[in-house]
Amino acid sequence: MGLFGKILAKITGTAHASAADWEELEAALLEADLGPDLAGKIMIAARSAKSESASQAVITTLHSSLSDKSREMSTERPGAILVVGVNGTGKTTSSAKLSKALVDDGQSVLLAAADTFRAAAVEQLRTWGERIDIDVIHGAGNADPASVAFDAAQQCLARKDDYLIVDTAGRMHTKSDLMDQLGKVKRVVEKVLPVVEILLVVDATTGQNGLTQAKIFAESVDLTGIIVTKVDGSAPGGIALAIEASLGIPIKWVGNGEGIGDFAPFEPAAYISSLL
Ligand SMILES: Nc1nc2c(ncn2[C@@H]2O[C@H](COP(=O)(O)OP(=O)(O)O)[C@@H](O)[C@H]2O)c(=O)[nH]1
Ligand SMILES: [Mg+2]
Repeated sequence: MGLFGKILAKITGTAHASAADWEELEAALLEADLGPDLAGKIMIAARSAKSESASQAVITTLHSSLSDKSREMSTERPGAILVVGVNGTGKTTSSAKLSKALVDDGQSVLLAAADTFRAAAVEQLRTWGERIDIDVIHGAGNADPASVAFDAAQQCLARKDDYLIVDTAGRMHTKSDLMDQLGKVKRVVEKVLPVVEILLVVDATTGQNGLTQAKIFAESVDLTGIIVTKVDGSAPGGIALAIEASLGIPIKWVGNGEGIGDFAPFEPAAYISSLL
């Protein structure tokens, strides 16, 4: 039982909880990266829990803060899936993992290496593509990301693949450059294929900064889901729940390692219980 388990056990039966216990609970909620808003909401629910135990109120509030939106991937095909997020969060790795998951589910997938600002990023996706036997469309060095994405969308259509997964760039000189570029990638792809998902990759180890990132992306593009990565490390992973509670964007996938199979659909109950 972690720190959380101990404090939850103590406050089961609120009559026995002391001021110090409540403080300990609040500290544990913040340490789990749930953020001040969600932690505050949980504290209110736990303190006012009567018949129900305080620890049950914590779990219930976490569940009820989650989005009602579907966590399933869009079944509209052919369709394009844009994978977006800040550099280093795990976009390229998650693009590869997601393609493998869809292929294993019987879909055909084409990958587009649209982070053309870094040669290493294109190479990284091509290497994954070779390993998992999925074709990767890329441009010449320094190609325009939108032109690579457009070319890939046309090929996806011509080959009658189910999904095109576009690995995008995460860093530009300015935030508005990055958002303009993403908007352009989306517009050109839409000339060929509907963009059925825009998935934001959030690194669980970045803590509350993840919420700031999510807000910035959500202002510019219509995010349809979150991929939370690196929950295999020391990160508690509460940041993903904080983002979902704050922005209403459903977590769809969880990355829990560097391997291709370290990836699974988000299961709220299991995630919450491992967090606690
Ligand atoms: N432990 C762990 N590492 C991950 C996970 N996802 C990605 N990584 C690692 O994080 C680093 C950055 O990933 P990458 O896909 O290149 O990020 P990008 O810059 O957003 O494309 C790489 O070393 C990946 O192997 C994960 O779920 N768990
Ligand atoms: Mg990358």
